[in-house]
This record gives sequence, C-alpha cells and structure tokens, in this order.
Amino acid sequence: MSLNNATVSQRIVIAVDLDYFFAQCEEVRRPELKDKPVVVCVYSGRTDTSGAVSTANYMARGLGVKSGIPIMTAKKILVKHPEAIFLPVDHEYYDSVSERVMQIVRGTSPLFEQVSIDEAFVDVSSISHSDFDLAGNIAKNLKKEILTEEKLTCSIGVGPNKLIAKMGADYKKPDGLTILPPEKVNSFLKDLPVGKLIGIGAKTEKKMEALGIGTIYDLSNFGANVLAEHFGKNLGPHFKRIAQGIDNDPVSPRPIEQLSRIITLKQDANSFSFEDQIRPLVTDLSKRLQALKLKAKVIGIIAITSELKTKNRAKTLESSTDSYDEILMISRTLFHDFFNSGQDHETNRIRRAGIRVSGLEKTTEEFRKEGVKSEQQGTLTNFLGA
Ligand code: DCP
Ligand code: CA
Ligand code: CA
Repeated sequence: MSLNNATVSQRIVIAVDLDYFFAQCEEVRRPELKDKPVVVCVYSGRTDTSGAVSTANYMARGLGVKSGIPIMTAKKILVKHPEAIFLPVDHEYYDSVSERVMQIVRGTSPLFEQVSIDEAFVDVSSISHSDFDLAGNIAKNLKKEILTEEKLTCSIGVGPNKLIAKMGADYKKPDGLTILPPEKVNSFLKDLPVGKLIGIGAKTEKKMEALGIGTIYDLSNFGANVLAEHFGKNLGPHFKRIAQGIDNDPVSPRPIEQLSRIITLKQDANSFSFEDQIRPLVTDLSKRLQALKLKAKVIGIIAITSELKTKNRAKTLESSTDSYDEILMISRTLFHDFFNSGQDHETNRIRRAGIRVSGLEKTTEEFRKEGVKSEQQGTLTNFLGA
C-alpha cells in the first residue's frame, strides 16, 4: 500500500539558473557597476577588440548586446554609452562564486544535480511532500538565501519534471519564480513557440516552421510518424513527448570532483610572502570538506601570473585529508617550490593565488552510514517482498 503511494506520488523538481551570471558576479565585487552597461568578454588576443561577448548585464542587453556577438559589435552598439564597462572573463572567480551558490542549493536536498556553472536541479518531491505550495516556499527561501549570502539574483522554475522546471526558470528573468503544477503545464506550453522547448535549437525550429509547426501546441498534435520521418525515429517522437511536457529523466546527483578558492593578492608577488592572505582560503576549504564529509587525496595550488597565465602544481597524498594544518603545510611547500623552480623569477611573479583540493573521497564515517542505509533498504525490500 505505502509502496503504491510512493510510486504514484507527484514528482516536484526545482530548476535554478543564476541571472546574467558572469556579469552579475562582476557587479557583486564592484557594486558601482550596477547602474552601467556591463559586458563580459572573451578576448581572443589578436587585437584589442577581437573576441566575443560572453554575457552582459540586463542594462547592456536592453541596448542590444547579447552573448556570442563580436566585441566590436557590442562596442558599436554602446558607442553612445561611454560609461559602459568591458571586462575580460575571470573563470576562477566565477567558479568560486558558483561553488558557494551550489553549496546553498545543495543544502535544499542532496537530490541535487548541477548541470552547468550557473544551473542546477533539485528533486524536492520528498521534502515538499509532493505539495507544489510547499515547493514554492522552498524555492522562495532558496532565492532569499542566495541573495543574502552571495548578493545574487536567480530565476527558479518549479515543475513536475526537469524539462518543465527549466522552462519555468527561463520564462521570467531576471529574479523570476514560475511555479508550474501539472494542471498548469498544458496552458503554459501551448502558445509558446517551439524554439522555447529545451533541446530545440534554431535549426530544428526552422525545419519545424517549414512543416507548419509554430507553437508547442502544434508540435504536440503533430503526427508522430511524420516527425520521425523528418527528425529520425528517436528524435521525432522525443520532440512530440517534450511538447506534451513529458520528461522522465531523473535528477541524478553527481559526486563533487574538486573544490577551489582563489584570491587576488594585495600586490603581485615573486615569493610566498602572502601566507596571511592564503590562510582564510585554507580555513574555508577545510570547513567545506568537513561539511561535505569529504577528504581530499590531492592538494594543489593555482598561481596566476602578472601576464594572466594560469599555472598549477599539485601533490598527491598517501592518505586523504580535510585538515587545515595539513592543507596549509602542503600549499606552503608547493608555493615555495613554485617560486624556487623558476629560472627567471620575473615569469613567476603572480597576481592571484589559490588552493584546489581534488580526488575527493567520502570519509569512512560516511561510508559506514551508507552501508547501514543500503542494508536498511535491503531489509525493507525483503520485508515488502515477503
Ligand atoms: N556564457 C558564455 N557564452 C555564451 C553563453 C553563456 O560565456 N554564449 C557564459 C556566461 C554566462 C554563463 O555562461 O553568464 C551562464 O550562461 P546563461 O546562458 O545562463 O546566461 P546568463 O546567466 O549570462 O544570462 P541569463 O540571465 O539569461 O541566465
Ligand atoms: Ca544564467
Ligand atoms: Ca545557465
């Protein structure tokens, strides 16, 4: 009986996507950017303006700047806005912000799946008792926590599966919250253009248009055979299913592979003179490891030179650790070796320094707990089967 209830109970998934992520990160560390158009760029290095726009804040977007356009085009669009700010991407910094945000999101439930630097799903079926109102409150609290802790806004969708949750998150941006219980899914999808379906890109959208398919509703009613003819026997029916809002892909937690912290030094250094600045990173990492009940087998340092080249050094340990003292000691050795190894000290002058722990393993205590859990599950299954 209870097994039956469990299988028919409503699945509820939350999709979180951070707003204009790289550009918002830049606004967080320099709040004076907030009322200016901000364009984050991937400079290819050939000329001062060659390269593409990574992302832009909503003010720049309002003026026509989009991800992927050439930097030159963005400069032309913003020519009458001398206050506009163009910045190079700073992946290490966005990674560290992302990691902290993901830690908050994971706090909602361990049934958590990170899908990109700024995006994650959480299956909240169990913690919301399959109640969409409760799930909506969980989403609101999560938005509040990300804003309080990291000063970042995000958009969240709550739906009966990953597809609908993700479409809900995309629906209203920035700072949106769209709650789509099953009874609202059809009316939500119906009038949207097919291009809004996750997995239908511009090319497919064009092909569909040629077949007379404009809206998601059109697609949901289109003959499965004709779709299979045009898009293949797997993709055709898949498109029809997603147009009906059907998606059975579970939220699948993935193990964390590494954690890192990085800072910009108060001044560029060519020796390990900045230990005081490194200690808080080590504290932070050691606390994170302990909170996650993980230990690191590999300790590494990240050194970003004055010319913005990233260099890494790492040491593999005999036995994994989460200890502040040990991580600090190894980092110290690695930094000393790094500075002493350079034939020419100038090339080892660094601007930013960081620590990375990887080869993460569960602590034995966690293994033991998991063992107990699977034994209990085994017992439960045996009991139900009997
Ligand atoms: N990104 C990139 N180049 C692209 C698209 C994205 O470098 N063509 C990077 C920058 C984005 C980040 O990935 O900040 C996340 O991508 P999103 O598609 O989620 O876009 P944003 O977060 O920037 O904006 P939105 O508010 O629309 O989510
Ligand atoms: Ca985003
Ligand atoms: Ca995203």
